[in-house]
Amino acid sequence: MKRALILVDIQNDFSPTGALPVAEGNEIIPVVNQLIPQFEHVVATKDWHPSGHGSFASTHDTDIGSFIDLDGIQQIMWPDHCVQYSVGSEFIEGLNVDAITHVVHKGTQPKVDSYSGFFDNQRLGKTGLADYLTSQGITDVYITGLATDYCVKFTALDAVDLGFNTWVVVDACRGVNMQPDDCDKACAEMKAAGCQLITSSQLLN
Ligand code: VGL
Ligand code: ZN
Repeated sequence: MKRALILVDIQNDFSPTGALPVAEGNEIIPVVNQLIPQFEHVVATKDWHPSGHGSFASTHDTDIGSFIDLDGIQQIMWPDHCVQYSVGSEFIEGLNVDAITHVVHKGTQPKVDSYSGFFDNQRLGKTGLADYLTSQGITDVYITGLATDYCVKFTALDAVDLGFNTWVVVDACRGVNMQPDDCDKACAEMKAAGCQLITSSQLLN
């Protein structure tokens, strides 16, 4: 058994003042920083879109929150966010970035979104996260980050699907809640898929 802590998209644009704000998104920082010393492997994902990405409402001159068909799959329209090398794409201030042992970028293809840290939404391209974890002999993943109802959820579902023992540290995650119960639904889905939902206190001695 070898464990890794996964930090999903802890980036400025998902902080409460960011382009795609997650309420209380910054409140996970002290929780994640407390968890980090418990782990030898700390892997971060970054949402890393080219400008004019297909998930941006501005690209299609349409409304945020509306849906379009993007290369054959339904895609919700987001504000421009996490554009490569922008301030919004940087890790949220205060996160212990020195402890991060590996970073994976996702959402780099203009015509497909990538909520999961493992695959794009079409499941055509791999980010390299699974290969990295496997190469390190990691069997168990502990997932934290933003947002519970999008990237955390899809990362956790893929992790289970790929055969990793998967824990979601719920107090180290926050969600968008486009609909008020999206985070509750996401937690139920992750649990039903075989993820174990825990709180950070269960990992701290
Ligand atoms: C995310 C929406 C769009 C996330 C990324 O990190 O959860 N959500 N892009
Ligand atoms: Zn995105």
